Amino acid sequence: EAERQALFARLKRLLKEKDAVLVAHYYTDDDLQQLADETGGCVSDSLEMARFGHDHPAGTIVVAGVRFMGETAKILNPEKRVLMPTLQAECSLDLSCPADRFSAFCDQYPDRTVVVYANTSAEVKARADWVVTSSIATKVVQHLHEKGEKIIWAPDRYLGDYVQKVTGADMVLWQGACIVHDEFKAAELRKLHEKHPGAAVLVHPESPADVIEQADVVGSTTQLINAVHNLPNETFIVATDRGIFYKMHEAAPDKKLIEAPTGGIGASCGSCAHCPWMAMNGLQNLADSLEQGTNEIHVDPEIGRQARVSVQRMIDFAA
Ligand code: CIZ
Ligand code: SF4
Repeated sequence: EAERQALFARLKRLLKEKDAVLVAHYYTDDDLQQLADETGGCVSDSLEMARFGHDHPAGTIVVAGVRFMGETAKILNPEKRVLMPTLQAECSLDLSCPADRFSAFCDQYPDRTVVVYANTSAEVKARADWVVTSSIATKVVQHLHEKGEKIIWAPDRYLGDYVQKVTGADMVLWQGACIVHDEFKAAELRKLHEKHPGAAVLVHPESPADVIEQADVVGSTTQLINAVHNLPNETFIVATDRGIFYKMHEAAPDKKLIEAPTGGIGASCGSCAHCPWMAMNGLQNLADSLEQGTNEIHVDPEIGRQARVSVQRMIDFAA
Protein backbone atom coordinates (compact mmCIF):
# COMPACT_ATOMS: atom_id res chain seq x y z
CA GLU A 1 0.00 0.00 0.00
CA ALA A 2 2.87 2.43 0.79
CA GLU A 3 4.37 1.47 -2.55
CA ARG A 4 1.10 2.20 -4.30
CA GLN A 5 0.88 5.60 -2.60
CA ALA A 6 4.41 6.44 -3.74
CA LEU A 7 3.63 5.38 -7.30
CA PHE A 8 0.45 7.48 -7.27
CA ALA A 9 2.44 10.53 -6.12
CA ARG A 10 5.08 9.94 -8.78
CA LEU A 11 2.46 9.56 -11.50
CA LYS A 12 0.70 12.77 -10.48
CA ARG A 13 4.04 14.59 -10.70
CA LEU A 14 4.86 13.01 -14.07
CA LEU A 15 1.47 13.89 -15.58
CA LYS A 16 2.01 17.55 -14.62
CA GLU A 17 5.64 17.64 -15.72
CA LYS A 18 4.84 16.15 -19.13
CA ASP A 19 1.73 18.26 -19.74
CA ALA A 20 -0.27 15.04 -19.99
CA VAL A 21 -3.81 13.96 -19.13
CA LEU A 22 -4.79 10.36 -18.34
CA VAL A 23 -7.91 8.91 -19.91
CA ALA A 24 -8.86 5.43 -18.69
CA HIS A 25 -11.47 3.03 -20.00
CA TYR A 26 -14.18 1.63 -17.68
CA TYR A 27 -12.66 -1.85 -18.09
CA THR A 28 -9.19 -0.94 -16.79
CA ASP A 29 -8.05 -1.70 -13.23
CA ASP A 30 -9.49 0.35 -10.35
CA ASP A 31 -6.05 1.93 -9.76
CA LEU A 32 -6.00 3.52 -13.19
CA GLN A 33 -9.61 4.69 -12.99
CA GLN A 34 -8.92 6.20 -9.57
CA LEU A 35 -5.79 7.98 -10.80
CA ALA A 36 -7.66 9.38 -13.82
CA ASP A 37 -10.40 10.68 -11.49
CA GLU A 38 -7.94 12.23 -9.04
CA THR A 39 -5.92 14.00 -11.73
CA GLY A 40 -8.79 15.65 -13.60
CA GLY A 41 -8.59 13.04 -16.36
CA CYS A 42 -11.48 10.97 -17.51
CA VAL A 43 -12.91 7.49 -17.12
CA SER A 44 -15.33 6.58 -19.87
CA ASP A 45 -16.03 4.64 -23.05
CA SER A 46 -13.79 4.64 -26.10
CA LEU A 47 -15.33 7.58 -27.91
CA GLU A 48 -15.76 9.81 -24.86
CA MET A 49 -12.08 9.17 -24.06
CA ALA A 50 -11.07 10.57 -27.44
CA ARG A 51 -13.45 13.53 -27.20
CA PHE A 52 -12.32 14.40 -23.70
CA GLY A 53 -8.70 14.36 -24.84
CA HIS A 54 -9.68 16.66 -27.68
CA ASP A 55 -11.28 19.26 -25.40
CA HIS A 56 -8.57 19.08 -22.73
CA PRO A 57 -5.69 21.58 -23.10
CA ALA A 58 -2.89 19.04 -22.38
CA GLY A 59 -0.44 18.40 -25.24
CA THR A 60 -0.19 14.68 -24.44
CA ILE A 61 -3.07 12.25 -24.00
CA VAL A 62 -2.25 9.00 -22.21
CA VAL A 63 -4.77 6.32 -23.08
CA ALA A 64 -5.18 3.41 -20.65
CA GLY A 65 -7.16 0.89 -22.69
CA VAL A 66 -6.56 -1.11 -25.85
CA ARG A 67 -4.86 -0.06 -29.06
CA PHE A 68 -7.90 0.96 -31.10
CA MET A 69 -8.70 3.44 -28.31
CA GLY A 70 -5.26 5.02 -28.61
CA GLU A 71 -5.76 5.18 -32.37
CA THR A 72 -9.19 6.78 -32.01
CA ALA A 73 -7.67 9.43 -29.73
CA LYS A 74 -4.98 10.08 -32.36
CA ILE A 75 -7.55 10.21 -35.19
CA LEU A 76 -9.45 12.97 -33.37
CA ASN A 77 -6.26 14.70 -32.15
CA PRO A 78 -3.62 14.42 -34.87
CA GLU A 79 -1.73 17.42 -33.46
CA LYS A 80 -1.36 15.90 -29.99
CA ARG A 81 1.00 13.23 -28.71
CA VAL A 82 -0.86 10.03 -27.73
CA LEU A 83 0.88 7.54 -25.41
CA MET A 84 -0.26 4.19 -24.02
CA PRO A 85 1.06 2.13 -21.07
CA THR A 86 1.49 -0.76 -23.54
CA LEU A 87 1.16 -1.27 -27.29
CA GLN A 88 0.49 -4.99 -26.79
CA ALA A 89 -3.12 -4.50 -25.70
CA GLU A 90 -5.24 -5.75 -28.59
CA CYS A 91 -8.95 -6.41 -28.98
CA SER A 92 -10.39 -9.61 -30.46
CA LEU A 93 -12.90 -7.59 -32.49
CA ASP A 94 -10.17 -5.45 -34.06
CA LEU A 95 -8.00 -8.56 -34.66
CA SER A 96 -10.91 -10.40 -36.32
CA CYS A 97 -11.22 -7.70 -38.95
CA PRO A 98 -7.97 -7.05 -40.85
CA ALA A 99 -8.22 -4.04 -43.18
CA ASP A 100 -7.30 -5.86 -46.42
CA ARG A 101 -9.83 -8.66 -45.94
CA PHE A 102 -12.48 -6.23 -44.80
CA SER A 103 -11.94 -3.97 -47.79
CA ALA A 104 -12.29 -6.94 -50.16
CA PHE A 105 -15.51 -7.91 -48.33
CA CYS A 106 -16.92 -4.39 -48.80
CA ASP A 107 -15.99 -4.48 -52.50
CA GLN A 108 -18.40 -7.42 -52.90
CA TYR A 109 -21.32 -5.19 -51.83
CA PRO A 110 -20.71 -1.84 -53.52
CA ASP A 111 -24.34 -0.72 -53.01
CA ARG A 112 -24.19 -1.05 -49.21
CA THR A 113 -23.36 1.61 -46.60
CA VAL A 114 -20.42 0.50 -44.46
CA VAL A 115 -21.00 0.89 -40.71
CA VAL A 116 -18.26 -0.23 -38.31
CA TYR A 117 -18.06 -0.41 -34.55
CA ALA A 118 -15.46 1.75 -32.79
CA ASN A 119 -13.54 -1.45 -31.90
CA THR A 120 -11.62 -1.45 -35.20
CA SER A 121 -8.28 -0.26 -36.57
CA ALA A 122 -7.76 3.18 -38.11
CA GLU A 123 -7.57 1.53 -41.57
CA VAL A 124 -10.97 -0.14 -41.14
CA LYS A 125 -12.49 3.12 -39.89
CA ALA A 126 -11.03 4.82 -42.97
CA ARG A 127 -12.76 2.28 -45.25
CA ALA A 128 -16.12 2.82 -43.51
CA ASP A 129 -18.82 5.39 -44.12
CA TRP A 130 -19.81 5.49 -40.44
CA VAL A 131 -18.12 4.60 -37.16
CA VAL A 132 -20.53 3.94 -34.28
CA THR A 133 -20.35 2.96 -30.62
CA SER A 134 -22.79 0.63 -28.91
CA SER A 135 -24.64 3.60 -27.40
CA ILE A 136 -25.69 4.92 -30.80
CA ALA A 137 -25.46 1.93 -33.18
CA THR A 138 -29.20 1.28 -33.21
CA LYS A 139 -30.11 4.93 -33.84
CA VAL A 140 -27.65 5.31 -36.71
CA VAL A 141 -28.76 2.08 -38.41
CA GLN A 142 -32.43 3.01 -37.92
CA HIS A 143 -31.72 6.36 -39.60
CA LEU A 144 -29.96 4.70 -42.55
CA HIS A 145 -32.69 2.04 -42.83
CA GLU A 146 -35.39 4.75 -43.01
CA LYS A 147 -33.46 6.36 -45.87
CA GLY A 148 -33.66 3.01 -47.69
CA GLU A 149 -29.97 2.13 -47.30
CA LYS A 150 -28.68 -1.43 -47.01
CA ILE A 151 -25.81 -2.02 -44.62
CA ILE A 152 -22.53 -3.83 -44.09
CA TRP A 153 -21.89 -4.20 -40.36
CA ALA A 154 -18.54 -5.10 -38.75
CA PRO A 155 -16.99 -6.59 -36.75
CA ASP A 156 -19.19 -7.77 -33.82
CA ARG A 157 -21.77 -10.29 -34.99
CA TYR A 158 -23.80 -10.24 -31.74
CA LEU A 159 -24.11 -6.47 -31.69
CA GLY A 160 -24.90 -6.56 -35.42
CA ASP A 161 -27.56 -9.24 -34.88
CA TYR A 162 -29.09 -7.23 -32.03
CA VAL A 163 -29.17 -4.01 -34.09
CA GLN A 164 -30.67 -5.93 -37.02
CA LYS A 165 -33.47 -7.33 -34.82
CA VAL A 166 -34.30 -3.94 -33.30
CA THR A 167 -34.29 -1.96 -36.57
CA GLY A 168 -35.29 -4.54 -39.17
CA ALA A 169 -32.56 -3.15 -41.45
CA ASP A 170 -31.03 -5.21 -44.27
CA MET A 171 -27.57 -6.00 -42.84
CA VAL A 172 -24.67 -8.18 -43.92
CA LEU A 173 -22.64 -9.08 -40.83
CA TRP A 174 -18.91 -9.61 -40.37
CA GLN A 175 -18.41 -12.57 -38.02
CA GLY A 176 -16.25 -11.16 -35.20
CA ALA A 177 -16.81 -11.54 -31.46
CA CYS A 178 -15.44 -10.18 -28.19
CA ILE A 179 -13.70 -12.99 -26.30
CA VAL A 180 -14.91 -11.57 -22.98
CA HIS A 181 -18.62 -11.06 -23.73
CA ASP A 182 -18.79 -14.24 -25.83
CA GLU A 183 -18.30 -16.19 -22.58
CA PHE A 184 -21.52 -15.15 -20.85
CA LYS A 185 -23.71 -18.24 -20.49
CA ALA A 186 -27.49 -18.08 -20.92
CA ALA A 187 -28.47 -21.19 -18.95
CA GLU A 188 -26.33 -20.23 -15.93
CA LEU A 189 -27.63 -16.67 -16.08
CA ARG A 190 -31.21 -17.96 -15.95
CA LYS A 191 -30.41 -20.03 -12.84
CA LEU A 192 -28.68 -17.10 -11.15
CA HIS A 193 -31.64 -14.84 -11.89
CA GLU A 194 -34.00 -17.41 -10.32
CA LYS A 195 -31.96 -17.12 -7.12
CA HIS A 196 -32.25 -13.31 -7.23
CA PRO A 197 -35.71 -12.72 -8.73
CA GLY A 198 -35.72 -9.02 -7.76
CA ALA A 199 -32.47 -8.29 -9.59
CA ALA A 200 -32.36 -6.33 -12.84
CA VAL A 201 -30.22 -7.93 -15.55
CA LEU A 202 -27.87 -5.53 -17.37
CA VAL A 203 -26.25 -6.75 -20.59
CA HIS A 204 -23.73 -5.26 -23.00
CA PRO A 205 -24.83 -6.05 -26.59
CA GLU A 206 -21.49 -7.71 -27.45
CA SER A 207 -22.99 -10.72 -25.61
CA PRO A 208 -24.68 -13.74 -27.27
CA ALA A 209 -28.33 -13.36 -28.32
CA ASP A 210 -29.67 -15.79 -25.67
CA VAL A 211 -28.01 -13.65 -22.97
CA ILE A 212 -29.28 -10.36 -24.47
CA GLU A 213 -32.80 -11.89 -24.47
CA GLN A 214 -32.77 -12.05 -20.66
CA ALA A 215 -31.79 -8.41 -20.21
CA ASP A 216 -33.85 -5.72 -18.52
CA VAL A 217 -31.44 -3.18 -20.02
CA VAL A 218 -29.23 -3.71 -23.09
CA GLY A 219 -26.75 -0.89 -23.43
CA SER A 220 -23.31 0.61 -23.73
CA THR A 221 -21.04 0.90 -20.70
CA THR A 222 -22.35 4.39 -19.89
CA GLN A 223 -25.98 3.31 -20.31
CA LEU A 224 -25.45 0.33 -17.95
CA ILE A 225 -23.81 2.54 -15.30
CA ASN A 226 -26.74 4.95 -15.53
CA ALA A 227 -29.18 2.05 -15.17
CA VAL A 228 -27.69 1.07 -11.79
CA HIS A 229 -28.26 4.62 -10.61
CA ASN A 230 -31.69 5.14 -12.17
CA LEU A 231 -33.56 1.83 -11.73
CA PRO A 232 -35.29 1.21 -8.39
CA ASN A 233 -33.89 -2.34 -8.04
CA GLU A 234 -31.50 -3.03 -5.16
CA THR A 235 -29.63 -5.83 -6.91
CA PHE A 236 -28.16 -6.05 -10.41
CA ILE A 237 -26.73 -8.92 -12.40
CA VAL A 238 -24.17 -7.44 -14.76
CA ALA A 239 -23.00 -9.01 -18.04
CA THR A 240 -20.01 -6.96 -19.08
CA ASP A 241 -16.35 -6.60 -18.06
CA ARG A 242 -16.08 -6.41 -14.25
CA GLY A 243 -13.88 -3.30 -14.57
CA ILE A 244 -17.16 -1.43 -14.83
CA PHE A 245 -17.97 -2.16 -11.15
CA TYR A 246 -15.64 0.66 -10.08
CA LYS A 247 -17.95 3.28 -11.63
CA MET A 248 -21.15 1.39 -10.79
CA HIS A 249 -20.23 1.35 -7.10
CA GLU A 250 -19.45 5.04 -7.28
CA ALA A 251 -22.78 5.80 -9.01
CA ALA A 252 -24.82 3.75 -6.50
CA PRO A 253 -22.81 2.71 -3.42
CA ASP A 254 -25.74 1.00 -1.68
CA LYS A 255 -26.68 -1.33 -4.49
CA LYS A 256 -25.63 -4.95 -4.78
CA LEU A 257 -23.80 -5.96 -7.97
CA ILE A 258 -23.44 -9.58 -9.06
CA GLU A 259 -21.25 -10.77 -11.93
CA ALA A 260 -23.11 -12.70 -14.64
CA PRO A 261 -21.77 -16.27 -15.04
CA THR A 262 -19.11 -16.97 -17.68
CA GLY A 263 -17.20 -19.87 -19.14
CA GLY A 264 -14.09 -17.89 -18.27
CA ILE A 265 -12.04 -18.66 -21.38
CA GLY A 266 -9.63 -15.86 -22.17
CA ALA A 267 -10.26 -14.02 -18.92
CA SER A 268 -7.28 -12.67 -17.01
CA CYS A 269 -8.83 -13.49 -13.62
CA GLY A 270 -9.97 -17.12 -13.76
CA SER A 271 -13.68 -17.46 -14.42
CA CYS A 272 -14.65 -13.80 -14.10
CA ALA A 273 -15.28 -11.49 -17.05
CA HIS A 274 -12.21 -9.34 -17.50
CA CYS A 275 -10.49 -8.46 -20.74
CA PRO A 276 -6.91 -9.82 -20.71
CA TRP A 277 -5.76 -6.90 -22.88
CA MET A 278 -7.30 -4.23 -20.65
CA ALA A 279 -5.53 -5.96 -17.76
CA MET A 280 -2.12 -5.27 -19.38
CA ASN A 281 -2.45 -1.63 -18.34
CA GLY A 282 -1.00 -0.82 -14.92
CA LEU A 283 0.48 1.98 -12.85
CA GLN A 284 4.03 0.78 -13.48
CA ASN A 285 3.93 0.64 -17.30
CA LEU A 286 2.03 3.91 -17.28
CA ALA A 287 4.89 5.51 -15.34
CA ASP A 288 7.47 4.02 -17.73
CA SER A 289 5.64 5.29 -20.78
CA LEU A 290 5.29 8.81 -19.36
CA GLU A 291 8.87 8.98 -18.16
CA GLN A 292 10.45 7.71 -21.38
CA GLY A 293 7.85 8.87 -23.92
CA THR A 294 7.59 5.30 -25.21
CA ASN A 295 4.57 3.53 -26.70
CA GLU A 296 3.51 6.48 -28.78
CA ILE A 297 0.58 5.90 -31.16
CA HIS A 298 1.12 6.84 -34.79
CA VAL A 299 -1.59 6.85 -37.44
CA ASP A 300 -0.80 7.51 -41.09
CA PRO A 301 -2.05 11.09 -41.67
CA GLU A 302 -4.10 10.24 -44.78
CA ILE A 303 -5.70 7.18 -43.09
CA GLY A 304 -6.34 9.35 -40.04
CA ARG A 305 -8.02 12.02 -42.14
CA GLN A 306 -10.34 9.47 -43.80
CA ALA A 307 -11.13 7.78 -40.49
CA ARG A 308 -11.92 11.14 -38.91
CA VAL A 309 -14.65 11.73 -41.51
CA SER A 310 -16.52 8.56 -40.46
CA VAL A 311 -16.04 9.22 -36.73
CA GLN A 312 -17.11 12.85 -37.13
CA ARG A 313 -20.27 11.73 -38.95
CA MET A 314 -21.36 9.90 -35.78
CA ILE A 315 -20.41 12.83 -33.52
CA ASP A 316 -22.46 15.22 -35.67
CA PHE A 317 -25.37 12.76 -35.77
CA ALA A 318 -25.32 12.47 -31.97
CA ALA A 319 -25.28 16.24 -31.46
O1 CIZ B 1 -16.18 -3.81 -25.07
C1 CIZ B 1 -15.56 -2.77 -25.27
O2 CIZ B 1 -14.36 -2.79 -25.47
C2 CIZ B 1 -16.25 -1.49 -25.22
C3 CIZ B 1 -17.57 -1.44 -24.62
C4 CIZ B 1 -15.66 -0.40 -25.70
C5 CIZ B 1 -16.21 0.98 -25.65
O3 CIZ B 1 -16.80 1.44 -26.63
O4 CIZ B 1 -16.10 1.64 -24.63
FE1 SF4 C 1 -12.13 -5.96 -27.22
FE2 SF4 C 1 -13.77 -7.38 -25.73
FE3 SF4 C 1 -11.51 -6.49 -24.68
FE4 SF4 C 1 -13.48 -4.77 -25.28
S1 SF4 C 1 -13.55 -6.38 -23.74
S2 SF4 C 1 -11.32 -4.52 -25.71
S3 SF4 C 1 -14.36 -5.72 -27.10
S4 SF4 C 1 -11.69 -7.99 -26.35
